[in-house]
Amino acid sequence: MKRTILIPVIIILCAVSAAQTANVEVVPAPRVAVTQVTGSAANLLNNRGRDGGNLTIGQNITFSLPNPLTRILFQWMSSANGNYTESAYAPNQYVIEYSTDSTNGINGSWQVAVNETSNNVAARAHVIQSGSPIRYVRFRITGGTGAYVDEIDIHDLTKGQPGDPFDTWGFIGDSITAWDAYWRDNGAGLPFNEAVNLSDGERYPSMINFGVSGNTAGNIYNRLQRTIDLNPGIHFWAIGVGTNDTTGSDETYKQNLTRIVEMLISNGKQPIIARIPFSKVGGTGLASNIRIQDLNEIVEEVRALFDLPAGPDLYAYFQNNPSHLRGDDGIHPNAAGCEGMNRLWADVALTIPKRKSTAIVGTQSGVVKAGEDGAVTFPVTAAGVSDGTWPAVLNGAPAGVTGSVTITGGSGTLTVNTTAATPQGTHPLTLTIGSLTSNSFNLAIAESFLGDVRYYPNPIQPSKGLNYAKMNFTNMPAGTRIKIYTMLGQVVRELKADASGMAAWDGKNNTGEKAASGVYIVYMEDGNGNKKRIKIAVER
Ligand SMILES: [Ca+2]
Repeated sequence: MKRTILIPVIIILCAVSAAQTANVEVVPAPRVAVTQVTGSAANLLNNRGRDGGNLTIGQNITFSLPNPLTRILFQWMSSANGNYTESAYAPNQYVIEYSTDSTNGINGSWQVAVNETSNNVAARAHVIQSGSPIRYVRFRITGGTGAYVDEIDIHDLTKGQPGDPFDTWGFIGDSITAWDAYWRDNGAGLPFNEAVNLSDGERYPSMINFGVSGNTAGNIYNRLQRTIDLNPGIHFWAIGVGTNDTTGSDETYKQNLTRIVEMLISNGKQPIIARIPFSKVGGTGLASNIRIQDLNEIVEEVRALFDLPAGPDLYAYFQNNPSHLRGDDGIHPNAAGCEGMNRLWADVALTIPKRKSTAIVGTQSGVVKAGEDGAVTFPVTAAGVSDGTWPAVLNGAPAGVTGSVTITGGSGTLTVNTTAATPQGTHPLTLTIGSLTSNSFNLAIAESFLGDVRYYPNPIQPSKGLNYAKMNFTNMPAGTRIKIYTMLGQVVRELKADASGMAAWDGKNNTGEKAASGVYIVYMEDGNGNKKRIKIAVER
């Protein structure tokens, strides 16, 4: 007898965990190779800490930017303090100023970007934004007792828009962070930012050390909002905490680590948590390795809860490289360990994809005629650009042509402003917004019907004789109306072209008085509404 055997089919659903966290991306904010042009201060630009000296109060330390930039991150650090919350060596009162027109770092006009009168921390990251590109920036201690500065970092924030996930990194943690790992000490190996740059030349992140010896997660939480507020340009927050939480409860650690992450996210920041480093300490007391293992389970829980990118596994690193811990306590890293920690964070940073976006400019919607001021608008699609109005860099534009872009929800309008001096014809341009460069598009300046108008002599100079006593306007359409204004907009004279397209101005106003020496604006409009604006002058 035949039997039908029903074989149950078991479908095994393989849960594929995403290796990469969704939506975390980075906009490069590379360190700028500035030149120090005034002030005597050692080693401010060598990307190493604990190697500077006291700055003289009142002295300008001025830096020249190789390419003028409209938005920069200006960081200083005073790593002799060790803890972020100390300021015995740090500048307490200082200003940061910039110039968009200086030609040598001394002359020109200067704007105050930062005027700090009560600093009490060991490092700061300031965002400086200017309508015109910044050519020079200077730092000056204005008072207080501490003025030990060992590094100045200037980063380019023009490759994205304000609020974008810039490649700026703050390291929060305990003494493992504060004393050793992230002050870029000479002798402590390659720092995080340089390690990233070596692997990706487009990136050279900022790094700032917020570590405080003895910190628990609760200590960090308690002063976190203040630290965020003092350093608004820092986007990535590298969290390394737990060694001092080993004597507290798991619940307290989890609660505080969660609150840290929530606070960072609510401020628009990206937290990333490292696994707590392996220690050589036995037992169950402070810094015990068994307790660290417990707390690292909580690190993973919190990471999963917020879908955070994986941080560096400092536990595995020191477990595999115990000789990279200092011999005296078996907790803190030695120089090799510091370099390892920086390298592991660099590896994490390098897994974060750079923002990829496009900017597409459509066909223009307006026409400007030659010889006129005017604006032409173009539709723009710019996915990834934050809402707002941004300066537009118009590559290939004739002199005097400026632009701005207004974006809402990834699309908007490019406005190109032309002047009467913009040459007639088709000008191929590309648009750059932050790090995005668009397709090529054409700015067309149409021929004006008044484009052939001639006027002479200019200026009128009655003292030179009759041939110079009146201004002749020719080659206009018959009936073209001419209005001559002062620079203040007062009408001086109104004329009309005759049937031959000619008119003449005798240098007098409508009541027959002689117009004074100076510059005048002439508006012309023909019968079809074509307009032209020119400047003329009278010299008596
Ligand atoms: Ca230095």
